[in-house]
Amino acid sequence: MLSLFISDLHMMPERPDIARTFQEFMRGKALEAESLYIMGDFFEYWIGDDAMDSFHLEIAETLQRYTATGRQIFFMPGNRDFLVSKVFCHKTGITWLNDPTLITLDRTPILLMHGDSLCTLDVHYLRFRRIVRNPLIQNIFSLLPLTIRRGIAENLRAKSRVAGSKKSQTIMDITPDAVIQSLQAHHSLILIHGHTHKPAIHNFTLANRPYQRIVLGDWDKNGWYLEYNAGHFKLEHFPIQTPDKRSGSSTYVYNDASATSA
Ligand code: LP5
Ligand code: MN
Repeated sequence: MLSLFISDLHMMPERPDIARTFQEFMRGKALEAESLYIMGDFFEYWIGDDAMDSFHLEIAETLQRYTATGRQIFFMPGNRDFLVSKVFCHKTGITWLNDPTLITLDRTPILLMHGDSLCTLDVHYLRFRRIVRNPLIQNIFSLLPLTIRRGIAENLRAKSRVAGSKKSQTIMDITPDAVIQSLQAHHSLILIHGHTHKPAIHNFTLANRPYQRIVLGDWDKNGWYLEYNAGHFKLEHFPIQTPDKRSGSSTYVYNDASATSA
């Protein structure tokens, strides 16, 4: 039984190359799996289902087409797309996952998180997170006109970029204490998360027990997925397909070394 995990695609109309690569992924690699876990920040941001345009509808259709084959998609929200609705999930046939969620694959418990809540040194972010995850604030936000909501989201993105440029890498990373606490609270030896954009498989030992923290990669120059098969994990990446700008044609080529040095 093959399971795949992806996160941090940050899909937006301004990056059609990522959306296109995702579509190809869903028509190719993803069909080898029985389940696909989307672990947050699938969209650049989500301000309500009524903001969906043809770009989002095409992605929704891709999700729906996949789940219609009998395969499963699990969707955990990230700090960008926590407002994705239950209606969206229902229409696309995807299953919402709370953050954190403990799953079991081949009788092995595996803890899934987006990863933002593990950045416990980032106190400004955690304060911000408490505000925007408050259901009352979210209700008020949902009543605002679309243009205002979009303005707020763009403003928050700009503030986040400025704040991020002033924070150290340590502050924006997970803390080992938070990781250990979460793993122990859920009696799991394995944690899979995204958010930090630092793809890696970290092995460590604690009280003579072997732990694994697997960090998914963001989709930018490369796309990333984690494959689980019969007790083994493989973290893979591949180039994001970009339009061949040199020829001005709309033909897509793989942006690999040979393509760029030609
Ligand atoms: O996403 P990334 O990696 O760039 O940065 C995150 C943290 N930033 C965020 C903010 C998002 O990027 C903004 C987009 C969200 C749109 C969602 C819809 C709008 C919902 C509205 C309400 C219901 O998540 C960043 C972390 C970083 O990860 C690393 O972990 O550091 O955190 C910040 O930048 C937060 C700042 O430190 C503080 C921001 C202050 C904003 C003040 C406004 C508060 C009131 C908002 C009420 C609507
Ligand atoms: Mn994130």
